[in-house]
Amino acid sequence: MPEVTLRRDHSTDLPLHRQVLGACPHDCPDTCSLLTTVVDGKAIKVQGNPHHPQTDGVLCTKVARYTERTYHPERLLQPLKRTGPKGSGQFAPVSWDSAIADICHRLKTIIADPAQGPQAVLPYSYAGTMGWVQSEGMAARFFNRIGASLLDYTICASAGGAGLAHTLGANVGMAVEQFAQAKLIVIWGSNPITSSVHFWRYAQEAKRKGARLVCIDPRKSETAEKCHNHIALLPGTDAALALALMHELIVHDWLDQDYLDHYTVGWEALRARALQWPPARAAQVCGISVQEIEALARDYGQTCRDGQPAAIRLNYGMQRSRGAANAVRAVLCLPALTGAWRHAAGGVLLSSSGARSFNKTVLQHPQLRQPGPVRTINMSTIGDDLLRPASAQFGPAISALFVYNSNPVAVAPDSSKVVQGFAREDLFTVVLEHFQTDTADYADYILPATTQLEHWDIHTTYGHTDLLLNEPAIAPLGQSRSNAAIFRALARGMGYAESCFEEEDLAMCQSALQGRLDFAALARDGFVALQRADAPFAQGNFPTPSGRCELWSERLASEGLDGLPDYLPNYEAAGSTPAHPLAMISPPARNFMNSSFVNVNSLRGMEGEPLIEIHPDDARARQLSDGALVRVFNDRGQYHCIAKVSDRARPGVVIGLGVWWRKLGRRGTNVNELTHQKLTDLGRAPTFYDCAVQVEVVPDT
Ligand SMILES: Nc1nc2c(c(=O)[nH]1)N[C@H]1C(S)=C(S)[C@@H](COP(=O)(O)OP(=O)(O)OC[C@H]3O[C@@H](n4cnc5c(=O)[nH]c(N)nc54)[C@H](O)[C@@H]3O)O[C@H]1N2
Ligand SMILES: Nc1nc2c(c(=O)[nH]1)N[C@H]1C(S)=C(S)[C@@H](COP(=O)(O)OP(=O)(O)OC[C@H]3O[C@@H](n4cnc5c(=O)[nH]c(N)nc54)[C@H](O)[C@@H]3O)O[C@H]1N2
Ligand code: SF4
Ligand SMILES: [Mo]
Repeated sequence: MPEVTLRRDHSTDLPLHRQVLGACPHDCPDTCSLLTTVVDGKAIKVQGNPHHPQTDGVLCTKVARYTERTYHPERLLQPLKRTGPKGSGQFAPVSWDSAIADICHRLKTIIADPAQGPQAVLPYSYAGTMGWVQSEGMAARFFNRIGASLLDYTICASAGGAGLAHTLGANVGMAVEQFAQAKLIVIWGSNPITSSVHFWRYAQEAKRKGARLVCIDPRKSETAEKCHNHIALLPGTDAALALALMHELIVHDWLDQDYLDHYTVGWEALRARALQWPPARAAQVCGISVQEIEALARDYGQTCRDGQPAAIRLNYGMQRSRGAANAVRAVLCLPALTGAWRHAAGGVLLSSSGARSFNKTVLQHPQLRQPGPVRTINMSTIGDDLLRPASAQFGPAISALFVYNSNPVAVAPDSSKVVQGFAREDLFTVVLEHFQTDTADYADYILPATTQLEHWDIHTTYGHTDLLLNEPAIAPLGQSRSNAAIFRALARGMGYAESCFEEEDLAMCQSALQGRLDFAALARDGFVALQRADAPFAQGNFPTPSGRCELWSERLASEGLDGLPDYLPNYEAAGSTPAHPLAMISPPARNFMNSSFVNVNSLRGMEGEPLIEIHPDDARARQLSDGALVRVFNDRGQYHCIAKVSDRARPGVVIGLGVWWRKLGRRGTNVNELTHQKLTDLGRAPTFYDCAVQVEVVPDT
């Protein structure tokens, strides 16, 4: 066993000169292995681990600047207590002891009050860090012990997850490295040059070997312009396109009937549905040409018919509209029609997180919860839910909120409601953070958290299947503590005596593995590659109830839902409301990670300032020139930013790259001032990209 086991959590006796292996904590499918150089106790450089095949020595621009973020002059280094009105951002430093004592006193009062009780307490967290220990590790124990409301983690991937569950059976798919061997790659609803650069490296390798690359995206993204073909469909119309592709595969007999017969369920029913979608119908819905559909069907159908691997990288772009899960289901059906799964380099990948046999729930101790009903609050409707009064149906109003690993005031939909909720004077809010974010401005207490360079963690991923260990490179800065350490202190303050509240971060990493992996090897290499089969679905074996690819889902049908995938129009389709004729999508900016890194000057400098991309035709119709200050608005709110007149946008669709901090934008709002809280067909997810707006020039004042 190497020396790691001898070190205590938060030790300050780390060697001063060394290189330390870690894991990127961000919500990115690549989950890179990090190599941090430490000199005199200070991290001077964060690089990609050259020995980790998935990382291959390369990081994205953001994380290559992780030291700039870690040593940022505005890093929170001591606990802060609110001194001004809610949201004013006025705080004064307090000691840890007094912060913990006061928070626990407030919590005990709420829990003991029959009108409030434990379920008036709500944790709110997401993927600021994906680590098992610092996300729902000690925090989950703490909230289970309280008996707090549960959070439904829907803000990103649950619609796609539902689509996967009802078609392939779980979050499974092709191995990402296999894309390098494909002959045709369809990148569908994803901009990997921005959001998954390591996948893009595999795609480029395939391209160099002669593969054809097609991108399906309303925006001419950085990725789209590097593909052979770009299909700029209207947002939320992917299911119509997929059904028309099936139509073409059927009429040209580019099917693998043997695969359909042996490894799928519901082919006859899906066939009948798809035959209702001739390309002309889909072309109209998608706002594209019949020829584009026919050409893609031919590329896909003939590649498979010729026995060559055709691979689809499906991602989250299509999952943020009303018909999200149906669209995902429709696309997931395609490789079963053509038998693309027979190849290791064929099939589809959305998320690989279900391929692993390790699960972070082992750290969460659900048995700490008293038996009985517990309510679940959907994180995507936090705006409405914070404003809901107590009722028999809802239960107690939310009166205490603990936010960690998330910045909901910036990232949750329908910000004006979210802000109104956070501004409630009777809401007691604690925010664990690195920085004074838009959300932290509304806290009663801000507790300074460590970054990935300062704490232990275990990471799995949804893009590949390796498991990584993050070893702290430096001691916690200032008085910051890891999330786990903060929840341990809170548990002590509450008087919780269970021994699980004593477990240190490193010990939690070890417990998580349950003795099933060699921890010493993991500590030495920084990662362990989990074994998986080549071409796992060449002969069915899907993790569905039937073991087959479920083109028709009995589970959905038994719930009274459509068992087949279908096209469901957007709530707010382009052109459907005359007052707000433009569809707005708000995908990630290249140099930010959701709302993280927006305050890192060098990265913000690269993004410039908040903007909306608009097609020259739509700009002309509004007498709007490049660089004009515009007001983007609908009935929910308005967002001021600069117009970038660009053919990255297609006519009828504007793009507000996200997610800026409200307070760093013009006039204090961001794109989520315009989005709404309506949910997807399945998966209870938000519909950020299903949003109608109008754009107008702001006259000079
Ligand atoms: N640099 C950077 N990387 C990130 C993030 C970030 O903020 N910045 N965020 C991370 C997170 S949390 C996530 S979930 C992933 C997301 O990563 P991906 O799911 O790969 O998606 P994006 O890169 O956001 O690209 C989505 C693309 O879908 C397009 N799109 C929008 N609506 C539709 C539609 O209806 N249909 C189709 N076909 N396309 C559509 C958008 O224009 C955009 O180009 O990225 C992660 N990586
Ligand atoms: N309009 C629009 N809105 C969107 C999206 C979109 O595409 N368009 N994307 C959505 C998606 S896909 C997602 S995943 C969500 C993401 O939303 P969030 O998960 O909220 O992600 P971030 O905005 O990165 O905020 C994470 C916060 O966690 C903090 N943090 C990081 N590590 C730690 C830690 O160890 N401890 C503590 N205490 N804090 C830490 C960071 O400082 C940061 O402020 O946003 C969603 N919102
Ligand atoms: S954000 Fe993604 S690409 Fe960048 S370092 Fe992290 S895992 Fe790698
Ligand atoms: Mo996400």
